[in-house]
Amino acid sequence: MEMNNNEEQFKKTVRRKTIRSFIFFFLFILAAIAGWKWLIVQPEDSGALSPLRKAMHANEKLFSSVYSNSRLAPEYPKTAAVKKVRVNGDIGMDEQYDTTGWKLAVVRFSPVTPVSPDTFYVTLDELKQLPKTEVIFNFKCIEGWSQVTWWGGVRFSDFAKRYRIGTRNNTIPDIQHSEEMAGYAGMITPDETYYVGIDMPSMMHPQTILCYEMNGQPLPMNQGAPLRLIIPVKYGIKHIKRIGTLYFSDSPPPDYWAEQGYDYYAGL
Ligand SMILES: Nc1nc2c(c(=O)[nH]1)N[C@H]1C(S)=C(S)[C@@H](COP(=O)(O)O)O[C@H]1N2
Ligand SMILES: [Mo]
Repeated sequence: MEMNNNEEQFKKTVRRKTIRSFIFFFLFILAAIAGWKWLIVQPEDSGALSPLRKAMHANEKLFSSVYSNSRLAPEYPKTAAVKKVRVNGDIGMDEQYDTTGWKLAVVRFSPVTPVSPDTFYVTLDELKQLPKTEVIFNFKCIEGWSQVTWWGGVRFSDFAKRYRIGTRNNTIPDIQHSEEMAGYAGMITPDETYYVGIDMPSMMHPQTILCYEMNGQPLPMNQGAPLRLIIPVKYGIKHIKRIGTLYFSDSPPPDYWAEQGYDYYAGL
């Protein structure tokens, strides 16, 4: 009969399609398992599996090519800043630290080794004589939280121009003349347990500040007193608290979280 024939035909088609779907699904699972097995036996490259590291490098290239110092992180009104600022990360943050004798050690860039690098010291009072810049932005930690926070300090670019640092021949740094500039800045806590390396274009970004105030008050101890970095174009890991030494280099300086496998660039 007509009806029965059609029904048979329909059932056959459904059966065929179901079998085909199962085969595809099975092959997909096999491919996923094989891919995973391949990935986990790959060698490590500075803390991350090599293919993943390669992907991070590709991202880094892409982002540094579209990156520009004219691209600003969104700013907020002071009223939007939280009063209770989260404290995250206490490496190099000894609670007994005596800030009274603190000075920032600045090592001039000496691209030609073994020229002994020249170090000078800057006090907080000297830093405060430079124009104060405030930034209210959405602070983002790689762990997945963010907060609108309000910070005050000296633009790193103002500081670098005043002391003629970060350049080959102690010239006034100008990011337009990249051949004169060091590739990176490195910063270390006084006890040398936390350290970051940051590309100079990001350091010279107009929202990057050497920060000594939070919510209009002196920077609290656990937030990095007496001086920390605020760099809104990067994730929280790069905002080093309690800077002891600042130096420059053409190769990427050691970086605490990059050594644990996080993206060196950590750009937003
Ligand atoms: N010295 C030091 N700086 C540090 C850290 C740290 O452990 N030690 N943690 C980083 C991380 S992961 C984040 S998210 C921010 C947190 O800054 P906050 O404590 O002011 O919120 O500081 C960064 N700077
Ligand atoms: Mo973080």
